[in-house]
Amino acid sequence: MNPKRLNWLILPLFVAGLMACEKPTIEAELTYAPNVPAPIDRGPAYVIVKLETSEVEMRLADGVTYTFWTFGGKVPGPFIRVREDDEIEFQLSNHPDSKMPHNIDLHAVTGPGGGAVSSFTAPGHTSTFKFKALNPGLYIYHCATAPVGMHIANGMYGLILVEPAGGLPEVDREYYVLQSEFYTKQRFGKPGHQPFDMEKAVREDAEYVVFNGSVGALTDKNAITANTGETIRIFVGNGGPNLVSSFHVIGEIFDRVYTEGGTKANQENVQTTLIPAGGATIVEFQTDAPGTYILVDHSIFRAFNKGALGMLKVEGPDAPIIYSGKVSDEIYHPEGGAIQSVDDEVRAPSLITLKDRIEAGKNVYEHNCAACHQMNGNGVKGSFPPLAGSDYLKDKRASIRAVVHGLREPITVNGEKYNGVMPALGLSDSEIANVLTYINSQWNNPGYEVTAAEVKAQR
Ligand code: HEC
Ligand SMILES: [Cu+2]
Repeated sequence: MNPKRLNWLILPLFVAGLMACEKPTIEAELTYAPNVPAPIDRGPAYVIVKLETSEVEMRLADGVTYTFWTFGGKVPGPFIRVREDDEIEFQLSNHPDSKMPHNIDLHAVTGPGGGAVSSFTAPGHTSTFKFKALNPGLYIYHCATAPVGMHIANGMYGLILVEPAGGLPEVDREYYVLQSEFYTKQRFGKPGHQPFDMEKAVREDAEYVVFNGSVGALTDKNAITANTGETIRIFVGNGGPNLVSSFHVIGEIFDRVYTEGGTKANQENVQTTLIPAGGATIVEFQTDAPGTYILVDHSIFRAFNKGALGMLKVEGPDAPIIYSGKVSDEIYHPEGGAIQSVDDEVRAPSLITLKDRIEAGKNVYEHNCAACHQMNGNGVKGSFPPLAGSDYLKDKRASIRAVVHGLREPITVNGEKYNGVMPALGLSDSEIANVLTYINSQWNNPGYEVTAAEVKAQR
């Protein structure tokens, strides 16, 4: 331990007044997502945080802009890193061009409104208030000016970490990810400038759910990165305003989770962790195999249809013991099923007698058709039409075409309407000829024989 640090440990033994004088004054370093300020290696200090609120038009998605209300000109606001027992002087300035007053409620504050009332700031003003960081942990901060929901929905949130006195365990990389949602007048992806939709916000019907303020803020060239064998810590916040996040990294398992942003790594080996609206979590994991890992809200339509998708790109040598990648891709032959070979003679050699053909057709039927049309050919009412006593079979050509090409148009069988999908099963001419001959040989069906040549004619 360096002597300076020792000094800070001994210091609390001295008179409180003396102590206040001893605290060095520093200005907090603020970073924007996905970056996090360096870990704190010092004793308690008098920390000045300067933050400006402003209202700016920025990109929400490709071709889509939005007038964000911001802390520090970006969404999410900057990451603030202080230390347990720091005294913080918070200076909140509201840009003169703002149309709204703003303030800040830091969940790290012990005191009314988390600072909201004391920090209420009209455009072109600066408010100052002080607080002591009593409780270590990872906290959301947000604007709490009425209507509160609207200020949050427009982008006013960020994370503040109050680092415990001894610091967090050392890791190789730390990142800042914050999920939040946007309620726009028009649907997701509709180009142009999108105004806020209060009704949708009240209904909690988000058009956009994103990481770090916009669609794509954390993908491709904006992805966070690591090398194999490193330990990663992600500080994840959820600004809401409404939705709870089921935070998951596809292809990774969180080795440790500090649930709800507390200071205890209280769970190990976690797949998906919940982050409440207005809450946070800390996840840690080691990167073992190279590749791209996808960050999602596992309420999965949010990920693939509303933007809640990010990427972690891990570089390093292949790790085949941990993950092999695809080692082979071979044709799958279920026993007795359709074989994907083109050699029809091999698959269904010309059978001489009708009896042999019916027998072969029965085999094809049981393995390819019975799953839907049932063993007894009665089908499933409303879903799969019957092949037993089916008037559809009276049209030989139509029934051959159904099996060759599949069916997706609505059809009527024995007066009953069906609007399902019958897949093309990739059977050979002889197999189709035999199965239709089998079906026709029984169940009160027309009784005709179908030849491979007739099937071929319908290809
Ligand atoms: C995945 C389910 C499925 C499988 C497997 C399947 N079918 Fe169908 N089949 C359907 C559905 C659904 C329809 C109705 C399609 C529509 O509504 O357009 C249908 C319609 C038909 C029809 C016309 C309507 C009738 O009842 O006569 C024939 C003939 C037919 N299937 C034969 C077969 C044969 C022969 C096989 C096996 C080689 C087979 N199907 C396999 C789902 C299936
Ligand atoms: Cu505000």
